[in-house]
Amino acid sequence: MTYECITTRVEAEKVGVITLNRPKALNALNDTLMNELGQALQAFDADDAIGCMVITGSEKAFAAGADITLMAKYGFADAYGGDFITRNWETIRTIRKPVIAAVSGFALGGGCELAMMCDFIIAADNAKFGQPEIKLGVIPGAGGTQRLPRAVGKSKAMDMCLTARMMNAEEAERASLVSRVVPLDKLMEETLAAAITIASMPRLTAIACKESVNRAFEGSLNDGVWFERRLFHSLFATNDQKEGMAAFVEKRPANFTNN
Ligand code: CO8
Repeated sequence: MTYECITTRVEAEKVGVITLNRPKALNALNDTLMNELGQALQAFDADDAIGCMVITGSEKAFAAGADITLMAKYGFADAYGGDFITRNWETIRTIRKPVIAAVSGFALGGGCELAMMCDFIIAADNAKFGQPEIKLGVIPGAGGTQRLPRAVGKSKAMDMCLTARMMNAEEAERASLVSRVVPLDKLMEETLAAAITIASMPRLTAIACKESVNRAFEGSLNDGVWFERRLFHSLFATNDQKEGMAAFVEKRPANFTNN
């Protein structure tokens, strides 16, 4: 499949890599890009060979936000009355396999929000995160005011959203916005190593793990603990649970079959 604003490739026969590719606009997120991203994610999600996905950008920008040239023309009726945001910004939330954001350069506004919609973020040491929408007279509109405080706490999220300042990679790791920081020239190597590891895990268990951690992020503790318990029990119905535990007892490597 040929795309206009992204490229896709498969690594190690089991990791789907999506590269945002609007270099002249620092990967600003327009409709075409978001539609293509959704299509590519869904295609990898439906492909049995793929066990994990990576979304990345360029060295200079993961994505510098939603396309301001497009939004500049909008009035309230266009923004609220149309399907702006909902039509293609939510697709990533429906993806069941793990998705890693490999971020170098700017991840601002919708770019930061897109990275936070991924299951975790690995940042290059030149990464810069921010929610500068206030400078444009709007607030974050794709989950920034909700996911950022859950990730970094209220005080830092307020600081970021109200001052529009950028957070560098070191601060982002300290604040737990990203899981790790690596040198820029090692970003893809390290991210792919993590993605290949995840893709080698029993598939149903990885999906259950993602669903359960997301429940912690999105719901109450009580609800999450019950949800986790039920998923834990249900995994005893899979062949990979039998194989994983038998392999441990028999002191041999497990041979997972993803069922
Ligand atoms: N939209 C459109 N074009 C952009 C964007 C953007 N968000 N960001 C950069 N560009 C373009 C610039 O206009 C410029 O184009 P040209 O060469 O034609 O003039 C090109 O990319 C290079 O940018 P700069 O020359 O500005 O590069 P610098 O290195 O000087 O600066 C910055 C880099 C700091 C990243 C700067 O470009 C910048 O501040 N960009 C805007 C960042 C921003 O405000 N992002 C938030 C946007 S609002 C948003 O994301 C709301 C999300 C809500 C969900 C939306 C659902 C649809």
